[in-house]
Amino acid sequence: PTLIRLEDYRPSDHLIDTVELDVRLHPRETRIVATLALRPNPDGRSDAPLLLDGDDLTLTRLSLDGEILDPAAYSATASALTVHEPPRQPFTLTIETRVDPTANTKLMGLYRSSGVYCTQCEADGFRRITYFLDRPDVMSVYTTRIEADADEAPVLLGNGNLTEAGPAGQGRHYAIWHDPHPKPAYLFALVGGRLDRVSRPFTTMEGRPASLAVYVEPGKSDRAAYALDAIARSMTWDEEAFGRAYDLDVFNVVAVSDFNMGAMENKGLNIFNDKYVLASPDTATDADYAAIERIIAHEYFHNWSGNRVTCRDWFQLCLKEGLTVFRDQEFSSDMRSRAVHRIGEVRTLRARQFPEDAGPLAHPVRPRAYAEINNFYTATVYEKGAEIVRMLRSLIGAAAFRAGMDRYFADNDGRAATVEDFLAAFSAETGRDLSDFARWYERPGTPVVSVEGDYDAAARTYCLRFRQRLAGAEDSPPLVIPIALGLVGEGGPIAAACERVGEGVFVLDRACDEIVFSGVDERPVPSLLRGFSAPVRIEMASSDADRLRLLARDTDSFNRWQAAQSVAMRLIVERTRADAPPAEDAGPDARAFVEALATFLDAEALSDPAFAALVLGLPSEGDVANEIGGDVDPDAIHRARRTLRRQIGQGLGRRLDSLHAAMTDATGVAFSPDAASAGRRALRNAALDLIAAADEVRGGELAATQFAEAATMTDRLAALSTLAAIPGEAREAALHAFGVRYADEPLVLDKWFALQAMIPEDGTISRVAALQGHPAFAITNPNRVRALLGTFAMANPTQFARPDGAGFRLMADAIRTIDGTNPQLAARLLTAFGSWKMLESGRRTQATVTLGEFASAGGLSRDVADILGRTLE
Ligand code: DPP
Ligand code: ZN
Repeated sequence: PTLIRLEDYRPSDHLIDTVELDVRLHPRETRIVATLALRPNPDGRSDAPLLLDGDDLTLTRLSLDGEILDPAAYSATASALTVHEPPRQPFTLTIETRVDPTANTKLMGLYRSSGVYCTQCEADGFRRITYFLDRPDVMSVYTTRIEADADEAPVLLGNGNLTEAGPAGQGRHYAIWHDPHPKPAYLFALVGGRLDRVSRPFTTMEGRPASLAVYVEPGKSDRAAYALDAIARSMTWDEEAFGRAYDLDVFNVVAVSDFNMGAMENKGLNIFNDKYVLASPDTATDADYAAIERIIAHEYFHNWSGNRVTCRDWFQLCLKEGLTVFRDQEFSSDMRSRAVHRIGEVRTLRARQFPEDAGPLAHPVRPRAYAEINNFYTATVYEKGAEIVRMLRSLIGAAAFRAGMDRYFADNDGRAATVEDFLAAFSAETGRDLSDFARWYERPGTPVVSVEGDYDAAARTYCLRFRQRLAGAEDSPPLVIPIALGLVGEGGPIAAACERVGEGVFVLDRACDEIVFSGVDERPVPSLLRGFSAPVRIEMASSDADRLRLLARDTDSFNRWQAAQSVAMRLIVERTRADAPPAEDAGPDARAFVEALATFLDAEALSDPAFAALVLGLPSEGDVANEIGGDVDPDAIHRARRTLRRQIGQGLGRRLDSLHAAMTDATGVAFSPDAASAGRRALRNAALDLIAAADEVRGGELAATQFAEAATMTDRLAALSTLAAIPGEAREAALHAFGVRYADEPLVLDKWFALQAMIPEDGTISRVAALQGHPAFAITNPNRVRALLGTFAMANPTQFARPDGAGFRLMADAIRTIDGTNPQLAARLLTAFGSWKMLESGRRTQATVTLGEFASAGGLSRDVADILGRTLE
């Protein structure tokens, strides 16, 4: 494949100052006239031809400065338009193209979703609308005239502000939108369709009035209220936390049902996967509400981190994504419980980014080369990218961080920037050289920090020795790793002095280092990497008793949770290795663990239910596989984890019933999506799940009752999920009832598909195959595909990686079919094979055979070929 490399970057030879688009929407033949004000770029080559990108385009007319261009003066294909000798002064090119939005199943460019015209241009979809310099460092001012049948598309939306609208004759009408802020083509958007609207006014801190609106499918406007409110809260938060105000008269969000990503931050016109907009107590879980809040905020925050300051090239993707994820994490933490949110962030990072970084698809946060940029919207760019920003803040402190951000926005406003520009702002602010820190952007892989502790009772000192290593970078200079830490004694945190620890953070910037605390009167347990202060793995030999002391006594919530996780992880890994779980007897270590959990619950469950629910949650099967790292047998992990769950459920016994009942009473009847109410539901459902793990009959009955009486989707789905783990009539009846009840609710049906895809039983493979033939299944709808097939491949390790290879084959066949309509979606599904090298040899062989057959059949899209090639490397 042709690789595009960072080192080959050079500025565009031409620039486009303004773009005027005239779009006549038509289901099969949409006509686009683009008028581009071009000029040679002083930083480019002066004698270069004009080379415009295209993708699947039909050129119907071309003129230069108003004159039809001689066919000898240019060449046009579906994927490029070249003007051989363009003028050396500013000139105007007028390009007329035709596209078929109905046939566009790739969901890139202009397409239709349930009859609504919409666009997706990131990363390179604009070239599917017109020929263009489709690269983020070409920034232009856009004016868009949209015309459509007034009946088919009464709502017409574009970027920026509405300047004009009216009838256009013959039952058609038009609207003209003007966006005064120069932007790259990937931020272009338009929408036309029948949509309901909810709106509210907002006044920015600068006194600018802005109308906020959410557009949804007709009849669904009552489900848009939460998203609308989240927009206003995001705007206020960005003003307060970062001093960033909104900059247009309107901010529109449109929800569509067919969308490759979660959402898209087009200037003034965010287009969303409706999964991240629509919410009602009967259709959305607490997790859905939290995701809506987060993603609304994320896309809004891009207005500054991404739009006002954009990326020079796609290698800089983390510049906007990592930074914006960091911003949305901070927002959610302020809206909800910071401690609980941080644990969720780290769980996501470990579940998605750590395995990516450990497998064949590993890449630096700033990649150096790509064949298909759409395959780099990854957990590494987003989540690890956010962790880098977080580390930067802990290194320089919150005040300097905020000042550096202000400087970054001021210095780069209206520009296409790089990671270097970002770091330069903080260097300028602090006078600090950040070139060592910048290595985080270049090195793939998860660093390991191994730690040894040494207590000298006579000297009253405690010494910590650190060593960092990163596979594949043994000969490279070390990383700069901020390690937040403290010491914990029998009665709680110990105040001990160590000059190398400022503000509770030790910065490990050498391969090995050691620090000494003085005035330590008892043997302490170190609490390391508090708040998960760096995206690393910590290795330290420590006893369960020490870890459980942290659960009981540490002040850092993250490490309290981590302590319980570490003990559970050790127990599961040990049982997996032995693969002979003690059937009845919990064994001494599990008993100590269960006792510690019981003590914790008795003291704290009622005061912080959300946190308690997290402490009760065991590491996932995927987490355990990553921890084991090689020769993984998913069945053995599943058995070991199930056994431990049963032991915990039995050990906690009646306590769980009391919690389940207490949380039911405390939640009350009226639904509220706030974090505290959600926390009570989370704890109740964690209790339910453990009750069922201990005793299927009793748990099954309790779940059936909860299923029948549930007042919220959270409770109904949790009950169904507990039931789904218990084979039998009750399960099938509940699944059937749920499917019937929500037959007309696509987003709820997605949950129904997903739940069934997750059942860890042999029969699931035929269940999933049958569901592919269900009338509600559609390979053209990404949400549906991800719900059934994505969940099967990513969240059902025992069945996807079946020893007979049937899970792999099912996925390979499905991906091949989907590749024919939507390559981006297919490529994303294929990443499920990214962990195949970690499996034991029998399953590894099955994976190789399946992937080999897949490759040899040929005819693959570039997206899929890229993932496949790297997976097999
Ligand atoms: N829409 C995607 C996001 O916001 C890509 N920009 O992350
Ligand atoms: Zn983003």
